[in-house]
Amino acid sequence: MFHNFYREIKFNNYKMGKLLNRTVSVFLTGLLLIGMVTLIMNVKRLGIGFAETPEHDIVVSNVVPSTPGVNLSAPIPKKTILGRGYSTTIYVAVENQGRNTETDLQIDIYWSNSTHFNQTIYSFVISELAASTFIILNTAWNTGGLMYGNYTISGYAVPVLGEENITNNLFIGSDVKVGVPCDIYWLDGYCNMRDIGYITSHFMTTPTEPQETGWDPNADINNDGVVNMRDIGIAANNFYKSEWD
Ligand SMILES: [Ca+2]
Ligand SMILES: [Ca+2]
Repeated sequence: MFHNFYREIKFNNYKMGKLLNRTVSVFLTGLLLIGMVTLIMNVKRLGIGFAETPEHDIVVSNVVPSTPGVNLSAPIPKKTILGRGYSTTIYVAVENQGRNTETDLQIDIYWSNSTHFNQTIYSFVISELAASTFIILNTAWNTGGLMYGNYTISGYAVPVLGEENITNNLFIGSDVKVGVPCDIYWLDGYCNMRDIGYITSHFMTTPTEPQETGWDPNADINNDGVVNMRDIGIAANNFYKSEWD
């Protein structure tokens, strides 16, 4: 009798516990849901995260000086040193993050240095760019006639009619140094054996051979997409020349 009674209490307690647990968990889930709904409403009201796509928004998302033949679906290897008188291929990525197809977009590529600001290298006109798409354009920049020194390359999309966010229309790319063609390894302003040795160690490499990561755009002095005898020849012709000659 006592034994059964004890068992019954235990059973009831067990049932009560389960019920209580369920009630507590339903209550907590409810609180959580209410909390989430409130959070979403607040986020929506503030326009954070769930912000609606703007009607018009052009974005310049990258500007990279490199060489011809690079893989555009992977990070583009940067050319950081340019031999004066030779070129670099500048890639610029432009995105349409708005809801509308844009037409006749103007994209300007500039160089700047300590004395000159936003000198136009090239102006592209994109005839049409659909909503939520991007395009990668390229142009060559010849450094003939420039002073030795550091330059910054940037890309600017001229705002389209009705575009509100124009802070993302300008992309300031990394710096490049214009130097003696050959001075790419030991950046001391001179062309010496260390530089020529470095170029030689990249002999017959291209952006895709032997592997993308082994490509150094700086070693491709004449910017034709291969490091070969022509580059070594240019370096040899500049042997012992310096920026102060
Ligand atoms: Ca924009
Ligand atoms: Ca070359």
